[in-house]
Amino acid sequence: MMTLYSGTTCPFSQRCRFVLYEKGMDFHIADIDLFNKPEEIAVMNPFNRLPILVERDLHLYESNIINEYIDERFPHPQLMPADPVMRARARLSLYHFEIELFSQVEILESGAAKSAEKARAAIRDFLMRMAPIFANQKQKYMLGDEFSMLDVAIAPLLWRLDHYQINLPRTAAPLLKYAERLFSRQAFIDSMTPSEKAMRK
Ligand SMILES: N[C@@H](CCC(=O)N[C@@H](CS)C(=O)NCC(=O)O)C(=O)O
Repeated sequence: MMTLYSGTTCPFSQRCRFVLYEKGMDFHIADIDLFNKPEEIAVMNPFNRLPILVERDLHLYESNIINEYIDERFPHPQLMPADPVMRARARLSLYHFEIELFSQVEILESGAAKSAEKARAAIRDFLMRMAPIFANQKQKYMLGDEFSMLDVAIAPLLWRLDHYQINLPRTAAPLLKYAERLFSRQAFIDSMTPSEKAMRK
């Protein structure tokens, strides 16, 4: 059975929990307090970060790498596009998320007060550039009708907007409606720890 070592408030860990619940297979989640990390985390991941997925002698880290592995190992429902061109585009979008958006999330998660306001502004700008995609009523998910890994990757951030004190203007309404669509998925609800549930009223 797979074990996911998961930070109880970690958005990157929540991505992996979300995928595990979408797949509906057997797994174990080891809840780790980020402020009291056991020494074994540094042994399993040289970057000493969560999440980590362990399956027999495989130790994987980096949430997107873990999620692609789970997706290939348990292909139903498939979360990366089947078509190679679409899959390559999805990977490129995931890369942009990491460089432009989640690098800022890491700053907020690190508690570095000095750079927090700049990080919030960068996240706000990125999301506002993305918002018009959802102005089209037919756009249910990031790639259209199908829920995909891109939705998984961004959902934990959208859940944490209030928690991170990021306020979006009214024109972000279609994006927030899309966010509600993600939050109502059973796998998303199941993926949350009690601390994450408490992040949003
Ligand atoms: N790029 C990594 C980011 C992982 C990350 O930053 N995890 C944080 C928790 S959210 C962590 O373990 N930080 C080390 C610490 O808090 O000691 C991923 O996608 O998995």
